[in-house]
Amino acid sequence: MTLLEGSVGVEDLVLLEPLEQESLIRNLQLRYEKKEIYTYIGNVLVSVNPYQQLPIYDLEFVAKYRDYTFYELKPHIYALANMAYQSLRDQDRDQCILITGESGAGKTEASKLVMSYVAAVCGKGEQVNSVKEQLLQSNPVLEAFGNAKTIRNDNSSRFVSEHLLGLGQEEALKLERDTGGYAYLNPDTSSVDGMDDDANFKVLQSAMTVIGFSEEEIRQVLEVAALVLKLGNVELVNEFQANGVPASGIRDGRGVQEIGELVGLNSGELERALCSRTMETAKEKVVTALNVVQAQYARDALAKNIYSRLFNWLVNRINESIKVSTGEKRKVMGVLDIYGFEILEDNSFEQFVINYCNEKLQQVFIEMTLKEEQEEYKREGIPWVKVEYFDNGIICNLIEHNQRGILAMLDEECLRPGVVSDSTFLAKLNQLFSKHSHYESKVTQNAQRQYDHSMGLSCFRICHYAGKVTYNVNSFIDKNNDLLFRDLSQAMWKARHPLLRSLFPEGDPKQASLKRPPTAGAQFKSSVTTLMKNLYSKNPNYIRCIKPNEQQQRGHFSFELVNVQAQYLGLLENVRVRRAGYAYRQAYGSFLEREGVEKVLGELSMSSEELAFGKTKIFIRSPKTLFYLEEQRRLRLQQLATLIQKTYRGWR
Ligand code: AD9
Ligand code: MG
Repeated sequence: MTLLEGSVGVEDLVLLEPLEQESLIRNLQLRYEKKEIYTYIGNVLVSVNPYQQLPIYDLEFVAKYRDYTFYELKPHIYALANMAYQSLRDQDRDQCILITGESGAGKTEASKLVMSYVAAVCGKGEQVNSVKEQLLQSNPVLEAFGNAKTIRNDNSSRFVSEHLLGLGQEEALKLERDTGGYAYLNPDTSSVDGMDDDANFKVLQSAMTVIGFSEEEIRQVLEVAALVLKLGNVELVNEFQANGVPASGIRDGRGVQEIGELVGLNSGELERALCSRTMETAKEKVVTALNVVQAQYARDALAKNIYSRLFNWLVNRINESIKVSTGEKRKVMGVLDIYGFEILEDNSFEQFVINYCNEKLQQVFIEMTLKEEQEEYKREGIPWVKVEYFDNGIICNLIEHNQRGILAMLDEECLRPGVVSDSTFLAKLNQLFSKHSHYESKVTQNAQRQYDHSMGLSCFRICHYAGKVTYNVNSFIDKNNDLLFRDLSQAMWKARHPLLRSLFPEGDPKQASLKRPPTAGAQFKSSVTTLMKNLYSKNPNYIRCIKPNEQQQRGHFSFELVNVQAQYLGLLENVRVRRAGYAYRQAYGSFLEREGVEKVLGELSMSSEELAFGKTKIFIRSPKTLFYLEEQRRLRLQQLATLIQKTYRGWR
């Protein structure tokens, strides 16, 4: 690895001198301006979105990186992909590649690059080829259903978690050509410059065919997607019952009629399910009418539910077909493209769960990085000195503790009989966590006579590892409840449409139990837990993506914006952790055997603390030493060159 390239900065931030937040960002900037978008922190890859096609991804590059080890060439995503792939192949270790960063930072592009690299270097043969093809084709399918144009990214993945897959204001399904007429599609974002919807639709169909979807399946998938759009156009109006109690109804029967025909539903039954709710107790059934606002809520909840279930079904279907063609026993390389830490102006339940997930990922990151170091030292027979770092377990606990965490409190409040509201929930938190070092609110602040006007009365604040975030509790209870009334799941189950029906198994009256479905928070927590288990069972590889500017523009690097992200990603801390041990390690074999190395270094009279001789590698503690050694090496080579020159002249 070249160390001092002057104008392009250091290739590995571990070697940065002095190490500060500012010099770290400046180094990234320097490199970015030279179109060097990749930088290492040890074996972690930092990638800054170039917003332009760089000529560094063709087959020539693939060929180069597959033949070299990690540090021998310039930092590149292929070097990381290659390291993961070789470790999978040669050491039989399942791998996961964790890609984090905020919206538009380049996570999905990075995951595609990793997949195409692996597809290019992995073995040949009919079976392998068909799996490769299926893998690569899964992207357009997932993107067609899971992506949307948002203000932050023209092609934003919205499927990190089910919760983000709402059909909210800024999202659009790229399904129908004429998008203007659909309430769920935002006219501002439903088309993307330079995007050909017809061509994309063909790509989607052919991709689905390659993966192994039958024609019938493809039709059904599209029908269910169309159902979601049509649901959005069902207009609900005020009605009153005979006793004057508000109720609701459907304005124009044609919409539900169409839906009925599309998926084989009785339109009267759909209307009933949308506009009323059946409460069952052990003894009786009570039907209550929903007012217009409640009915609209039910309609939107149904649409979101159908869409996210359809998406999950697609993911499972794709995984199944790949599994079938590879056979059960296989090595796994998972690529996780996940939403980064979010601090918006107004933070709600969605940000709360996203940030919780990131808090957990940080925990994995710290534990695994340290664990890996520890193991490497053990393997190499080097004494291990404990590394001090901030353990964010206390914040994870604050959120997820089974009995006393914020999520548990929220569930308790949602299930408690009597009048509950977002403010009773907040009051409970304030009472419970008033002394918690990572929790703040207006009430706790007032008690401590701190008057912070930036925090509203309906807010609480968590001091996350990445910074403080103020959450507004408004609608936490509703969002956590996210109930799909049984009337709706039962109506869906009655559809004469095999796919739609299969998405709502709980609608089967035989299955129906009085038990309440798990809350959104509980579901999220359980998927985070599953994800963590999965990660801990694999060897992790990290890609940290950074967005250089908000305008999606090439060549423009905003110090402020990157600074904030570097903090969220904990880059500086990452470098420190890495440096606390031995910053640099290199296998002996590449130029000298162990004895030779010891001898040379002995002559240079260096402090013994600076070096450790492992079984296969030499470890160097500080970058300064490394610079010094590199300089010495350069001088020696120069002397040698002069000597050779002199000798050569002498011959002449
Ligand atoms: V989101 O959280 O799904 O909204 P991502 O996935 O982080 O977001 P994405 O990968 O979609 O961002 O990148 C956004 C855009 O940046 C892409 O559409 C490309 O135009 C651009 N991009 C990102 N990475 C690269 C790259 N390595 N080379 C060229 C890139 N362009
Ligand atoms: Mg994405």
